[in-house]
Amino acid sequence: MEKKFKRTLVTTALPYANGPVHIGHLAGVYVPADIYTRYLRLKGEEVILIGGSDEHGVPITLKAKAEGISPQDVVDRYHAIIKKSFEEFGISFDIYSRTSSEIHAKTASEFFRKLYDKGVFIEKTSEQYYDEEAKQFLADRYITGTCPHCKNERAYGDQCEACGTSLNATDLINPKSAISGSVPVLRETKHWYLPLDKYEDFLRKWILEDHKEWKPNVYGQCKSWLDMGLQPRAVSRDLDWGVPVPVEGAEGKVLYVWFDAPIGYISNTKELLPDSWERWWKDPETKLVHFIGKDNIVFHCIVFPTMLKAEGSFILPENVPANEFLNLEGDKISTSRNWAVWLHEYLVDFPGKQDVLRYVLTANAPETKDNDFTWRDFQARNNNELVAVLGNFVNRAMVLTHKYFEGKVPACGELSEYDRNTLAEFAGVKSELENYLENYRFRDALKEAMNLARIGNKYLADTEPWKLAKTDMSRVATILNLALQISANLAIAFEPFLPFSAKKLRDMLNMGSVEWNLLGRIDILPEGQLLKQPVLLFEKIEDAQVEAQVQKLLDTKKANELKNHQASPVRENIDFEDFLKLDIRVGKVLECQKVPKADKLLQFKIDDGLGGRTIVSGIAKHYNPEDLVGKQVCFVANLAPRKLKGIESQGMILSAEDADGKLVVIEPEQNVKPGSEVK
Ligand code: B3M
Ligand code: ZN
Repeated sequence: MEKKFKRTLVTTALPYANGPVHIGHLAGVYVPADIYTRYLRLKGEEVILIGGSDEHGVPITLKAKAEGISPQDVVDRYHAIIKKSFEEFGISFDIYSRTSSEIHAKTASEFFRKLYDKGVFIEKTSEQYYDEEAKQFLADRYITGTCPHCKNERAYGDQCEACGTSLNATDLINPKSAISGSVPVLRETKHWYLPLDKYEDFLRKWILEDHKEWKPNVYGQCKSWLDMGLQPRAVSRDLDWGVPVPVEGAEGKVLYVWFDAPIGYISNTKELLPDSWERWWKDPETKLVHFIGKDNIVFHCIVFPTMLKAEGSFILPENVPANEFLNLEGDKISTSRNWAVWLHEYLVDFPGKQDVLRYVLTANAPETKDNDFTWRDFQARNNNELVAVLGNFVNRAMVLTHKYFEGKVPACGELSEYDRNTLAEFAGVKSELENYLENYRFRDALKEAMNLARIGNKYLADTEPWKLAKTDMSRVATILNLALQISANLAIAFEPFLPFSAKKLRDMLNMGSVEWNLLGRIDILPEGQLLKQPVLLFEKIEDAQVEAQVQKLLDTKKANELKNHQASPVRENIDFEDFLKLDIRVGKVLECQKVPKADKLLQFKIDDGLGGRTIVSGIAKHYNPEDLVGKQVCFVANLAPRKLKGIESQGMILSAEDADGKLVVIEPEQNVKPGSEVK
């Protein structure tokens, strides 16, 4: 039996305030949550959307250190950027707050204290790395060393990113503190642990039996965690940034970021509704839904529910529709590699096109598997779907109504059989949409909404009212009436997905406010209602615009390759005798010119101190011939002559290859006599 709820509390993962947000965030969490919330609001249901920034945790302190500023400075900067991006993309939060707020510190602290007083935690002393120079315990991320598995010298205390193995800091060979560079020592420290193992039976029943309807990716991940067996998890850290552990003798310790962050959902609700927040968190008639990415599943399905259960007075999430990841042009999105489409940059490059991105990210949402965002697909979906179908249909209906009926909704006469068939096609749209939306299948829902636009577009193309205008105005009136009613349906159906365009459409149609329940009706617009002048809902995106974006990514890739370039491995040893066989000399370039019909080759005349010689060298892409004349270069003098493009080359000019493949000729540090040997 499906449970009935009175209201819905929607939360979105709190992004770390240590960088701006990108399309992966939007696609995985914020757009789906916003669609869901807007839909419920449109239905007139009681719903709130809660969000905020996650402002604690080690990465933020590392970033602050690297920049020589305080962690608060870091989160102030990014919280503002993130909040603005979400606003601009129409994510309709009822509140977007932050975990460095006072109300959060109080809420999280009280939550911990309640569990502490109930005796929920285990206290354990263990040995952890301590930096004697910096005088602090080192979180796993603060320790680097050699991976015991793959010997990567830059592994972290929690993971080796080269081979992917998760590590304990004590596994590292030659551990080093990332703060001072000194060798850390082991020291005893006390922490509080949430005994997840004791809640295993509860979790098994609650998830594996009572929530079989969760998405297969979510359910599957929970099942494999439970099958592996749960361990107690430390919920405190030795760190000076976070919510202090509210226990005597816990100086210098804070709540683990993953303990306080989900409590942020509660704090932010409190901040929004100081008097009625408990209705949203403690009444079993509230449906709690967490929108998150797949890397957060364990925390939202296992750890946080255990915390809520242990506290005792809170409801548990009804669903956690986590998404998989969105890749970008075939590669994993990565902040550190700058491989992302940043929302604040998108808005500069594509001003006013928020809905286009919302559309593409939903049409391509990583709901069941990882998905790829490409700029070509972005362009194609905009041009072939938004412009050619949705925009085109609405625009035609509007323009024709202005042309033939002075912009007033014409009267609907008798329906033809074709009209009735068309209407029959969209009769099911409302219930289909509801079914998809309520089951978190937003791609399918969007497809369904788009299908309505296709039906309308086809209707106008088939009935050709512009041809009937001379002979049968009452038929034209009926056709346009229906086309406008379909447009009004589109304004409702697209409101959750494309709020900016839906609003424009509503305004054009003079609809005022809309409600979901009108969907499917063909009497939404009263006869005679005056329409506004049509505006274009979407415009074509040109090749040059997407090419510029692709180029930007190629530049990023190149910059990354340069950064990561490692010298090639040294070749096999040779004997000294072999070395002596090489005759390398310095010569002066007397002449230099391009070799005709060979784009890589330059022909040199070299003063070798022995009457001169010709050398052909493959560096034409890297130098203008004129710039080399007069320079001293090094060349191999005893290389057997060989013919290149019909020219006999008597030797080889030496150059060094830079990380990006650029060739640079080797010059002696001071001028020497041509013919001097290099040894
Ligand atoms: N800040 C992790 C993340 O962005 C985290 C989510 C917290 S939700 C309570 O992946
Ligand atoms: Zn490794």
